[in-house]
Amino acid sequence: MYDNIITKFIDANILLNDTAYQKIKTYEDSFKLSKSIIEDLAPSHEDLLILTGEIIDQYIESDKTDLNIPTVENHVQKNKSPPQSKLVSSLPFDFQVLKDASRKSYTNGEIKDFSAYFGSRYHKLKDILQRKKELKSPQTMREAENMQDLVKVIGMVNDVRTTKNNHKLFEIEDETGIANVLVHKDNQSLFEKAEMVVKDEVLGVVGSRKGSLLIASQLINPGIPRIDEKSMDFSTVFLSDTHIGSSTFLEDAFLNFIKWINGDHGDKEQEKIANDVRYLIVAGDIVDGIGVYPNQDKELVIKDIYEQYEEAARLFGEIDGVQIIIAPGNHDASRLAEPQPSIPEEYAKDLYNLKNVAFVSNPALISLEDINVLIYHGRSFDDFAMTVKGMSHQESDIIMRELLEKRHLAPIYGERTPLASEFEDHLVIEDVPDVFHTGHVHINAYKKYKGIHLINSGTFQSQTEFQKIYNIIPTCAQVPVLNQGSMKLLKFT
Ligand code: D5M
Ligand code: FE
Ligand code: ZN
Repeated sequence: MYDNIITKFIDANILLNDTAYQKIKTYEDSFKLSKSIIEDLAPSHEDLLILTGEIIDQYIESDKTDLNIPTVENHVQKNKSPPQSKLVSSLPFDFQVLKDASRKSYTNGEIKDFSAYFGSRYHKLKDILQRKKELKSPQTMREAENMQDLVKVIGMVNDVRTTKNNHKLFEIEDETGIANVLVHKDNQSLFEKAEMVVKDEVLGVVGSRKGSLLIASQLINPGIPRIDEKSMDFSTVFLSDTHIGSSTFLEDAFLNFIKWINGDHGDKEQEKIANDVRYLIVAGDIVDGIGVYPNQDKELVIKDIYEQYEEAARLFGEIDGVQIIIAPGNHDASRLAEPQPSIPEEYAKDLYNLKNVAFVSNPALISLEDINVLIYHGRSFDDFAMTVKGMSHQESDIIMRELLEKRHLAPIYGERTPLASEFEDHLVIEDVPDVFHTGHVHINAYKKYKGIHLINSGTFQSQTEFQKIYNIIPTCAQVPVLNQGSMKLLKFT
């Protein structure tokens, strides 16, 4: 497997054959060994060196520099200093974008007829719901009007209310009509479920009719199946909300992070993790942007959006041998309405010029080797934290769990999360991911739910004046790393 060791040797003009690489990698302190080989050998040879397993054995035994090492000059055609970028870009990263809304979003975000947008949402989720045995052959709202028992319908929630006797009352709708659904407060387990119901989600209701009301006995989410965990022989780093350009961006901590990912920071265990890192995902708010909230400019050290991305390119450009994937957030220079297309090239030329950086939309579904990662910045968390009992910015994993069960990243329409009403709803979670990566709340969270890793990657920004008002206490410079399948949280403060 190619990784940081190889990149370090390439930088020093040294190629490793497979056995040499295996020997170095399995050596108990592979970083120290690599460092000393490079320091000893690179300066005394001008040509591209090729190290074999035998040479590594000799080096370890003798620790001498006078070894008989073949160079590219006498083996293959001479190429004194191959451009590094060529070698790096040929690293076999197995990274694919499975779903990206940037190219599919073909309206400017507004269509007059909302029915196309909500129709797309309804039908995608109805398809999932109908596969459940409790909801096989559901009735339409119109058919259900004339039924007494065993009513089963699938509807979109128009309205959520608590009655004066503290029962829950929903109005749900399909293309044929509406139904008023009552959840009795004494039905405790169902009532708890009813408290999670939000406007504009699509759900199934099973119950019986009493006058004009449908008395629910079951509320059914589209749901998410338990998945088998796949093995991972590499590491992925999750970042978000660096907010470069803000005076509260924690640059020193971020520089430590860069040193770590390049193999030059941290203890042995951390160096070992760094060595396995192949991918780095940024789930939005890479820069602080401009004019995002009132008086934001007072907290900016870089007041120009182009320069903020130049600074981001300078910092991320130092990261070696890792495929970087960047999605936008609400502070980035993309359209604000979700799905947000990827950060436009015109704003971030220097970042686009980095060979190891790819840009995706928010949300996006990507695969790393065969691990599928759903990336979503997390703007809809604000709506959940404000409206659903028991939900907060502090525990975004609970919100992530509900989003998966509802199979929608931002069901609530028309509140804090701007949604583009297009012909297709791209925020429906159609595929079950292995990893669900979010940001936005600036507070780390992690939970394994039904085999899926739910990760919120925190922030590199200290508390802002805006966050003081909302009493949001960020967890800063703590970076989650999925290290060969297990979660590690590395601190860089
Ligand atoms: O979000 C930074 C933090 O502020 C994060 O915890 C969410 C919270 N936030 C952002 N906007 C709102 C609104 N409108 N209401 C409540 N809480 C909010 P950032 O996107 O980095 O500014
Ligand atoms: Fe943010
Ligand atoms: Zn944000």
